[in-house]
Amino acid sequence: MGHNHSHHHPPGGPRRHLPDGFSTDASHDNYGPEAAYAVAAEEALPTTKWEEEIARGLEYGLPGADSIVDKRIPTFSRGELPHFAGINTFLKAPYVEDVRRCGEYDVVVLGAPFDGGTTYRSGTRFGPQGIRKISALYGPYSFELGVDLRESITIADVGDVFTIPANIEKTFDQITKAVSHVYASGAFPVVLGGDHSIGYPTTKGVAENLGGGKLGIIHFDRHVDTQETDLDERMHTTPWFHATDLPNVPAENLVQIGIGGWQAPRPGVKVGRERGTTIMTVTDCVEMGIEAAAERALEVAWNGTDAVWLSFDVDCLDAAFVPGTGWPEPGGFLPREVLKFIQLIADARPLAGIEVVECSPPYDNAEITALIATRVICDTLGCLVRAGHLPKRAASA
Ligand SMILES: [Mn+2]
Repeated sequence: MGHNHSHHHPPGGPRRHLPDGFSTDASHDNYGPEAAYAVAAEEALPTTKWEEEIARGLEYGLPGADSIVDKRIPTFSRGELPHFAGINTFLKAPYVEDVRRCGEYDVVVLGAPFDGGTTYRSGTRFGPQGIRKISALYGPYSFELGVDLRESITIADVGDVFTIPANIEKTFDQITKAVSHVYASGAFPVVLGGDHSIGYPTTKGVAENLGGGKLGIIHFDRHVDTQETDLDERMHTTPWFHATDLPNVPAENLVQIGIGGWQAPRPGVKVGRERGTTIMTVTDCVEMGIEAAAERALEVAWNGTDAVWLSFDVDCLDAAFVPGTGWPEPGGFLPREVLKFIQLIADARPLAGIEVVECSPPYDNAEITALIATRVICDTLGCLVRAGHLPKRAASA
């Protein structure tokens, strides 16, 4: 597929206005523009899949006890409700044990529970569990995005990659094989990290399926992660050195957003300078504006490439918002800044997949780090759906 800058949507996303002929039952026009869009968009969303979920619940979970007034409530919790009940897959998506069935779903969630690449705090081996647990709080509908994931796409949670705790290299091979399998199936991979060392095997798993086409990377982080080794191994400070050593993952298409503070090691900065990665600090992004920053990030990542991977390290947010991470650093993004950034990226062009890394539940007060990790994934999926990039089958039809 030949990609061209001129095809992507202008900043602000493609759906800030309602389609022609779109009307709403709203009885006044005192809404702000975003709220007006949101309220009208909800009216147009179907409830087909929700009705199917209720019917399935009553069948599999038995109709509720006689005293239950709402006859849509089953005896056994099945599906979304109540949010505190049920089995913790991501967004309560069905657990699909047979990974050969990945291709039957639009989106496949897989965990990469590994913290053998951490150089300070560990605990990201519990990241997938933590993200899945708090994701139960979320429904499939976003008000501002005007999207209901349940009505638009199918999501499977295939569980976790069998990582090898004491062996980074074997773990990399396992993750590459897993991501390659999911990507090749046609499903959109969502990888729950894991520390950031997994960025190398995940992008390798995608890159080997592009038929020689090039892969760009949009990387949110406070840290450059571009040095060759750390503590004598390929730790979580090194993924982009090795990814950009792959023949079809050019360093010129690696854009690194939010870099700064006292933890970006000088060897990695040197590598980035020599290889020509693009770095944007938090101040750069805030002062040029998030829309301009997103536009530049898209231009860099998509320049001559065939696919783009989104790698999101939760520590790109200010340490106040992400206590549960390996290397917290003050001065990072505010949640609303980074969510806006993500929305603009996912609205503009399709993505090859996303990973959210460095969520460490043992340090995560009140699950707020896992909460932002969940939110980044949901906003990415919501914007991909809103813009018509997901499901892929519809987008390519
Ligand atoms: Mn980081």
